[in-house]
Amino acid sequence: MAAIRFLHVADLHLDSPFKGLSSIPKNRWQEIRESTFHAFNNVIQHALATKPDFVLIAGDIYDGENRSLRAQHLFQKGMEALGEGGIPVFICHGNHDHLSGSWVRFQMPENVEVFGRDVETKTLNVKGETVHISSFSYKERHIREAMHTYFPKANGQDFHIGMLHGSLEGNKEHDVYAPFRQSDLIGKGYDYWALGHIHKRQVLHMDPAIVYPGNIQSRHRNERGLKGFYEVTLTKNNTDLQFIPCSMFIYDQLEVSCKDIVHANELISRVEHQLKDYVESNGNAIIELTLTEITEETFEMLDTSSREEWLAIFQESMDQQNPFIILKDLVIDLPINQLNETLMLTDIWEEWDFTHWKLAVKELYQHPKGSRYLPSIDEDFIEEVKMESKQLLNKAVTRGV
Ligand SMILES: [Mn+2]
Repeated sequence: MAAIRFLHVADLHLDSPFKGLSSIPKNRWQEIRESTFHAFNNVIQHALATKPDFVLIAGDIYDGENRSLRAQHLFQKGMEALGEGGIPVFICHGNHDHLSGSWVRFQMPENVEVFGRDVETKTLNVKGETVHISSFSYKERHIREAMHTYFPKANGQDFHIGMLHGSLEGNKEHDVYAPFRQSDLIGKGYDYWALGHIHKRQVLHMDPAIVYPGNIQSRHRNERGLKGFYEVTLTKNNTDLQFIPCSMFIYDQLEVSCKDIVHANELISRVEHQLKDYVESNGNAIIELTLTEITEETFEMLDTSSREEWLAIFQESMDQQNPFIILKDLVIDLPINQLNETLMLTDIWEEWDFTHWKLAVKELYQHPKGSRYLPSIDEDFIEEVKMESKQLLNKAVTRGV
């Protein structure tokens, strides 16, 4: 039996607005703003170069339900390029680009099959093998129904692939859409489950493989590390997954030890060296910098200027670099002897879920006038609050406030 080879891509979020990045230097902003398109183009180029049998895109192609005109146009161009390369594409839409949004309609080229609002199965022939792909598109933003129940069972021969934009039942970190349990999917007897929705790459199960490839471009600090898609080679008794990174830049954290640092110039050159090493092995990055192993003396030195001033100095040395590094935040650990006190405080919220956070900011959010100006309480918001609280705590503890 021949092997089939395909790309499993999800969560392109084309034209994502990168809201949290307003402080990015102007000369880089355009590149950042374009990064989802850049990453998408990398997917297309990889497909054209490696000629897979087909490509699966498991939802959230567009970031907004009112798909931007430009995103649609560029996506269309990408699909046409794959068409010219003779590569079929199978698409479903997710909660972000559900079918009830309003958008200008583009006619997809013939190589592209888009799943409709009900679960359906499309069949194609690959090197003499029959491949059945089952999926559906979100008819509206919130699909709470267990859609897997509508997926047909495998027929025991042929290849069967399920493409599902949704999340594990009981997932606490994300809105749960089209919920499933692993056993539900395994029970269908499919060869591969191409999932979308969760932006963190993860292989939930092998044999059969149940896979989230993650999104193709990180968009904020909660989407750290390499982003990309999977190239999958499937036979009836083996699944080979190869991760292909494709993002324009990554988010990451970098720790620089202040051990033995006495003067500012030593610190600046140590940070500079580490940033350069980082960028050489990882490419473009937005970095959250943490200074660790700080003595009382170093802390005092750091405290004479604001975090912003230090960041600006560290950033200066990287300004003309390509690949680039953008320093987004600076966290200064407490002097070693005081670390324990805040650890106890910050430990508490590591246990918190969304409900705890909502309760903690309840009064603010119930304010009749003020509430409309507040951001929604999501992972981004929580990370922001944690970071700022940590810095305030550090200051308070050091100064004995
Ligand atoms: Mn998504």
